[in-house]
Amino acid sequence: MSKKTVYLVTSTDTIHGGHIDIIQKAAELGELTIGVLTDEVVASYKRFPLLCFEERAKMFSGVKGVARVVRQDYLGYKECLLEHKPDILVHGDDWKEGFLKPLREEAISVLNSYGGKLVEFPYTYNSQYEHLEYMRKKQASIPDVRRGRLKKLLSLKPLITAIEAHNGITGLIAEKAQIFDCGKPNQFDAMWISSLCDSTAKGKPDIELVDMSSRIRTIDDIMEVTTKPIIFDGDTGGMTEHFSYTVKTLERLGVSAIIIEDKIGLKRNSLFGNDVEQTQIDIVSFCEKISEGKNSLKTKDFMIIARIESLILGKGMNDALKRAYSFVEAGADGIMIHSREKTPTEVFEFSREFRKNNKSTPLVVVPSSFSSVTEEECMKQGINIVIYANQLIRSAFPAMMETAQTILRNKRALEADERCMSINEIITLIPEK
Ligand code: SPV
Ligand code: MG
Repeated sequence: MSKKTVYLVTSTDTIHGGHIDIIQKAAELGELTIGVLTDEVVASYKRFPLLCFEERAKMFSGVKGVARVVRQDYLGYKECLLEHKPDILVHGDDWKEGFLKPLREEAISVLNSYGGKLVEFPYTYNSQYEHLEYMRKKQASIPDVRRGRLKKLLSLKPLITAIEAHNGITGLIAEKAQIFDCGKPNQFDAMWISSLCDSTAKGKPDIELVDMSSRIRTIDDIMEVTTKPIIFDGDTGGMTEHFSYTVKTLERLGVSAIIIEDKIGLKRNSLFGNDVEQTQIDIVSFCEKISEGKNSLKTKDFMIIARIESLILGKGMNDALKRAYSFVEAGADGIMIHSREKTPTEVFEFSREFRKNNKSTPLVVVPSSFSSVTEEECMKQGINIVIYANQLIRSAFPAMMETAQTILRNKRALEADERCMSINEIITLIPEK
């Protein structure tokens, strides 16, 4: 009788005794194939793997009992079961509840369709393994580990998303917010430290008034509680001589990218457009700033992204494209094209035209005014980063104002309670350790 075929999926980047036990038990059931999840899939629902896919695949192929290792570039089980048709799928029994439950149900239905069987091993808690994972998570926040992750993500995914964070709590939201759609997780890939939100949170206008020391304090607060890569809104980047120091500092801190806009003089928020006086800097001077910044860097990880304000200031598509090509030539690692139109038409036109001569430089958009655009549409247009630049603070402010007014109206807090999370929730929201 020929040996049964067995399939097991893994995402781990550390092999410990627990894994060896499962592998041995699985191998006793038949010829064992291990599906190693790709970096992109692991990053989509867990922390970013510290070892790349190739390393993790090699690690498992050397383990006794493993007949072969295959690449798995999706989280579900349907595709791999249909492709490999194993007699037995092996899994821990901890997926009976929680976000993996729909995937379990799907796997059982596919197994039933061709006569396969599910074997579940009981999950056992082990404090040493938990501690190992805790340490791994902490490592992900180390500057040298965090910094390069934006570039890495860009190489793995056609489109990445970032949401604004302006303090520890919004950093935690950007880090942890997650939804599951039929068992498939979705979360933000990165954080945007917006000048608008950082200034607003400090009760200041968005005119480059909040100085770098204060903005670095914000970065530090966010970094302390998160692991995701950071894209920093560098406004105009300041004087070229100062910009070199700014990028060196940000690089050292573990920030992944700075975006600087091609404006000069008193910076006003772009969403004012021509309603206020704003001046675009000439191409040559901005190229100099980009090259000086690039020359100051010590790693290949840090990205300098040039932001083009031509569409905001009514200078036209040709001006925007001319600038984009010049800025890339000067060393920009990405281009952000900004618009305050209600639809993405001009941003998409820019992307189409730009992509005719440049297929690879990452393109960034900030859909604040054209918020109906979907990530899918952006991706189809060749855009690589979508930044949700201000939605957290814009939703928090009206909620807080309404609460304050409710208390004023009632001269007590009872009526505001229903708008608030419970006292117990707030005191336990941030764990002490
Ligand atoms: C920010 O978030 O500070 C930005 C994007 O620069 S915008 O407000 O649209 O100019
Ligand atoms: Mg800004």
